[in-house]
Amino acid sequence: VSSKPSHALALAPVPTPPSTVDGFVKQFLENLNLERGVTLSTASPNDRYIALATTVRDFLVARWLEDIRRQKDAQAKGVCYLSAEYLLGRQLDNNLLATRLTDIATEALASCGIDIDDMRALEVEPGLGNGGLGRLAACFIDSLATMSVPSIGYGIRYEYGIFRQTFVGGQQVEQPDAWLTLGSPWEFAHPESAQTISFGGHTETYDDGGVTRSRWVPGWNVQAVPYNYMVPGYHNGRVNTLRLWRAVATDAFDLRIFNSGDYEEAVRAQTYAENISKVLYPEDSTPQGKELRLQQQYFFVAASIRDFLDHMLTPGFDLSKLPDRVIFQLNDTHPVIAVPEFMRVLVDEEHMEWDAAWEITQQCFAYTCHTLLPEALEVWSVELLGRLLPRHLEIIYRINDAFLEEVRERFGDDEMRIRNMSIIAEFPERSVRMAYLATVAGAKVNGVAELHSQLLREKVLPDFDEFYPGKFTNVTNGVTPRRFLRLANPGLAGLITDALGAGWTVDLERLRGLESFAEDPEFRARFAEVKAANKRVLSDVLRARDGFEVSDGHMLDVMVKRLHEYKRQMLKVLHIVTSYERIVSGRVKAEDVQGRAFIFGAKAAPGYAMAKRIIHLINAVGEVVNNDPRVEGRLQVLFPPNYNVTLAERVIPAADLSEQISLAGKEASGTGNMKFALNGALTIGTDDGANVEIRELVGDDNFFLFGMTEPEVEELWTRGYKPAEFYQQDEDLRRAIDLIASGAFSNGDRTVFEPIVSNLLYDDRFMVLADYASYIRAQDRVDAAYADQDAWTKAAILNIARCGFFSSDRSIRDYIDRIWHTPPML
Ligand code: B1H
Repeated sequence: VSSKPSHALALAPVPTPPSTVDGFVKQFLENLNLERGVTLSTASPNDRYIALATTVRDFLVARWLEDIRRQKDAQAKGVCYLSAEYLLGRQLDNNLLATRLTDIATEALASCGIDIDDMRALEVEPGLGNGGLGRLAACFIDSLATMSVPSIGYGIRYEYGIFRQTFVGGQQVEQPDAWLTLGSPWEFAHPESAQTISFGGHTETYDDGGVTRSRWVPGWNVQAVPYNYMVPGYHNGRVNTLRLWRAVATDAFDLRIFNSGDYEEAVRAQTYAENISKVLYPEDSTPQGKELRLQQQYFFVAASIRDFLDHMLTPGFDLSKLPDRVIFQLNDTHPVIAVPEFMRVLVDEEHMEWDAAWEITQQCFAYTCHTLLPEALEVWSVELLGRLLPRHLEIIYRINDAFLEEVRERFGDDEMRIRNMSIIAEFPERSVRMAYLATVAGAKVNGVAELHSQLLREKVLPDFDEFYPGKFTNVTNGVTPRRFLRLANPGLAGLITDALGAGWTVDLERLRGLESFAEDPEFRARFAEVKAANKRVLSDVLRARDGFEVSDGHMLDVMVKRLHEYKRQMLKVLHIVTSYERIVSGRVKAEDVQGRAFIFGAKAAPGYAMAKRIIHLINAVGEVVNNDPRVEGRLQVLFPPNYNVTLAERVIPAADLSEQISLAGKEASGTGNMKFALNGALTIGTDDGANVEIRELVGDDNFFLFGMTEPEVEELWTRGYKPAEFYQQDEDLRRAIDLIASGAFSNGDRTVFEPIVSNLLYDDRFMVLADYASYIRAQDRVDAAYADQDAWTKAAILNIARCGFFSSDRSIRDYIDRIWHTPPML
């Protein structure tokens, strides 16, 4: 079949609208007419926003089409990033920045009587992720585009992203995030390119010219419809693709039922199929073993693999050459079902020999682990997997048999070791350990910070580390300097550019040049002014959004992240209650207390009762502390609901103090910690995750370290941890806990927070009480340091200067060098 276009126009390059104010105005007005069917005077705010977004999009399309063609023609090795989450944040500003259109668009809209800030405010962020893992994926696709790496991101187009959090009586109430209701101008839907994805049924053997083969006879299927998003590189004219899949019922699916005359059942069946991409699971760091979740996972990876094979390869491509063309990066275990799916395609559909297919598979996948919590390692029951994906279960068994055979060859019949390494666990029920499957299949396995990668090898997968020398590696996480410095902190970005030139945006190590400016009083004064201005901006945002009043001159002490016991928001609460109790017990005079605004942002998984109770407690403590006249306004607790990327972009640039206080050995990396340091906040933190690397880089003098180290944590566990002993021995701690237990924050009702109190005293899995004293001492050091504003400013500048390492561009470079080996496009 000839693929020659029949029309000359198809060959002509897509025009890029002229990058002038007039050109922009013209295109904008045309989009109002042609896309929205309105005129400037009849347009609603949403019409204007959509027309504006479409205009920016128009500038990207030509480059995008060009890059798609180039990537295909180059036949170069590319990255398929497989992730169940992309926490993108708002798109408009990022895309304006990438295309250098910010000033032009601002002026163009002004000439139409529109304030572009009003347009920015209208965008609903796509919250297609939970927290750090999803935001990391978003930073990575930004860096991949900026560094011209041939790549594509694959994921799920959830109709409802992470829930919208509200507080009722201080307690979290979840609301659906209907982010698509007003339309999504950044996506291109392609229903005509839908793929069929199958589930259920059974397997059967058949005779294939004398060879007995197995094949899958599925029971039902759904359509996977691709939605394409453009991912522009920064100032490099490149545009990559993010392809998110939406589940749609197949005709065949409901026709059968329609024909049986049961209309209602047919509609029900349709709903069932479309449920697959309906909602993001709101669990962070602890997976839910739900059937629908496995459906989501298989749905998106099966569609993505098919898509890659169909579109990225030329017809007749020699599949044994696949490792030269692609690496599938598995973002945690969520996409790991891709491994048996890839095998199924090669063996069952392409009729490749098992061994040859396995050889290829082992070179085409790499696995990133994001956790250390044993309960977070994803496991699927054999019963469920066999019911939903019977052929995949067979394949997993065969992979496991061959693998365990190899283990036996190496280590003999060490049954203990075999049981420990088996991809199939037998207890408490027979199940598939997805992390093990990924480790066996992956060419490389990486952790997300030095300490995490080390613990991963030593504690979580030691047998595998021994068995596969060289397979384990580290890639420390990073964050995109475009969104989290350039866009979120224009004042600081301007200051840096004045000092160092503009190159830092794509070469963040250049921030080192700021070290000498830390000594310059004039520069420090300008930096302090930027920080103060950012605080005013945040203050305005919180007033408008939540009716909060942030006091002038207060230190902004910020803890924003998902609510999880291991992250220890409770430790922060105990510090606040202690500061409060010292004042009301008369032990400290309010006037002697450094004013602080404690800012929290945290969503709890809806089913995580303890986390929700802690949210309630934070709000309850805030209610009392903020309204007690004895405090004289020195302490303020502010907990804006619905912390998301958009709010992060306001909070982080304003922060003075960054709280990174997880129990050592529990936070794989953290990425908020990097964003704060790069925006000139000082960190109070434990020796955990990427904090370790931040402290090594910024130096002990510019970081408030406290708490046990990971080996000390281990040691205390082994010795036998009794939290009540810490309670008995520390007067401040006793007073703080007693105050909570007394009902002081619950109108005298002692039952409300009793579960928190007894958990702390008699369980305290994350050793809050053991680290309390050390934390309070560190906070006293913080107060002392903050009293010398000039020294504090100097330390803040040094934090920025020394954290260039934490650019996601550097992470991507490490992935390329250590794992992917993909040359950049020219
Ligand atoms: C991280 C998750 C996670 N680790 C399961 N694990 C999920 C696990 O929906 N689920 O079932 C969702 C998310 N997320 C985070 O990844 C780590 O806790 C952070 O320390 C790390 O910085 C981040 C990015 O690597």
